[in-house]
Amino acid sequence: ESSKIQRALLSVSDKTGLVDFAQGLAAAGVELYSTGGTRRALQDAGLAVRDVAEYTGSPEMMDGRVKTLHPKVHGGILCRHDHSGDQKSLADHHIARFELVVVNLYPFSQTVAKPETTFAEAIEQIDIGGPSMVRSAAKNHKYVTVASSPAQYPAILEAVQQQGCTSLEQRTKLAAAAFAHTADYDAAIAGYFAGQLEEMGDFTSTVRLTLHRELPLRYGENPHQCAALYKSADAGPHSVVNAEQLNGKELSYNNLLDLDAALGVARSLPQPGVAVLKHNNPCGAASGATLGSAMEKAWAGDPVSAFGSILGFNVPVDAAAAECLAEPGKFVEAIIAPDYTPEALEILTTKPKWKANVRLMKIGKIEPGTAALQLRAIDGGYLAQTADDLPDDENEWKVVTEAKPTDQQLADLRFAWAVCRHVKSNAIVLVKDQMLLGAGAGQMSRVDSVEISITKAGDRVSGSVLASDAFFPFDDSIHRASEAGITAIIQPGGSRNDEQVIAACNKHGLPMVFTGCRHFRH
Ligand code: 93A
Repeated sequence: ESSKIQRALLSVSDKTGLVDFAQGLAAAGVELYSTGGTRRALQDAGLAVRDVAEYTGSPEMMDGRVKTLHPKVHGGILCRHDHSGDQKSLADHHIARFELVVVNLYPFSQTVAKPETTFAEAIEQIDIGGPSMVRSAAKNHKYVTVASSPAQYPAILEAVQQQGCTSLEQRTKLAAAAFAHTADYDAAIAGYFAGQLEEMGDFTSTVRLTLHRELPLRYGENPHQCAALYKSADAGPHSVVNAEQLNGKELSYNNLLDLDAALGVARSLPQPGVAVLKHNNPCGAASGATLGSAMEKAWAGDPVSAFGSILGFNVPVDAAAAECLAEPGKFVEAIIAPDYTPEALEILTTKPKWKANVRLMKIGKIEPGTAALQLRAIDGGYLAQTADDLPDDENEWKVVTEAKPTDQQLADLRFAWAVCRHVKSNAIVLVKDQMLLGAGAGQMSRVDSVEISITKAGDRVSGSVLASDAFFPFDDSIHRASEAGITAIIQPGGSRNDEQVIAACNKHGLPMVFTGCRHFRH
């Protein structure tokens, strides 16, 4: 016993599909009411529309800030159709009843995404009347149908044409979508404000998170753990959560974690570059004159670990890179890249063992990460921090030793430093010719990480350069590095023992750069 839809209130910024929908409604005998711009769009299409301002007797004012915020609008949406008191109020106050509300909001996110938008312009794009109507209609979904997106028009029109009304189930679903939409909208505004405050040095005190379950996952890190992927309301179009899967099995929790890490490393590498990840750490990473050569070098960094790895590319995967991967004895779990050439896609999806297995993720293009906050759970709560996305500022770098790095060493130090922040602490990486030769990751002592990186590099170690994610507390690592044939070092500096560490470098004739910036990753 749903009420027949006799009167609709339309007020939309995104006019997509509006005219077709309104024409269908009018043909079904629905009376249309609209605000300024929406009304003009409908009248231009030859439809009869009543102006909301004329109906309320209150003109649009204050540059449109107040146009629908009126009891004759909200009373007409919020009234209970089977409530005698509410029906009396309608009659007493000459209020028209709206059974359908069609509203979409000022494009706040699109406006603030433009770098030229000022704070004052952003403020004017905060829709007040629109969300109020959406929320009134959604609250009263027992009687009222709310369309908050053009995608919902066809199903609503079909119901109106066939039954004259929607079903309660349909209205309830539309109400849920409407509340999700206004929640996202407010989250985007809160996020924008938080971003403004971040420039003033305070971010975590104001941030609000809106997460939607994007994908239930089969299990978590281990099969006995429950898990799901949640997407934040402001996820960028080129983020991991919005990547398009072109091939392969269902993504797992660990796949997503590694894809995110792989993309993080790839973003940091000179183009064309590729990162090879295992258990969230890079075991290979390289840039080259061609993507094919970068792929060869990245895989060769640690071929044993690379088996079953996750790859991140910072340019579209081409045939040469795909052919390198298709060689016998190689296998990867998943790849994330801006795109794939048709040849690369052909190679990667027809290899017998790989077919239907290798997860190929496409993100469109490489852009900075979009995670506003990184969250980690601790017992009884969560820790939040902004991402470690500080750009490397070489103006802050200082050569602190008598010996200066050569241009070639400097290029490798830059590469090593870029990779190092993506390796679990204590992190040591060895690089030669824009290629990761060995990483010491996640060790409890820095000198152990040095030892592991040297072991990993093997007989290639001589002539490599070393990066450390945090300062050396003692000079032992320096002596070990020199003994192994390492030729230059980059690290933040800042230890009480810096002088001793610098003296050790001078003794061995090693150039060392202090960056002044630490990159722990715990
Ligand atoms: O500035 S508002 O917050 N004040 C209002 O009273 C109001 N009523 C509707 N914005 C308001 N709207 C919004 O105007 C709607 O959400 C919609 O996005 C837009 C439609 O305006 P027009 O019909 O003039 O194009």
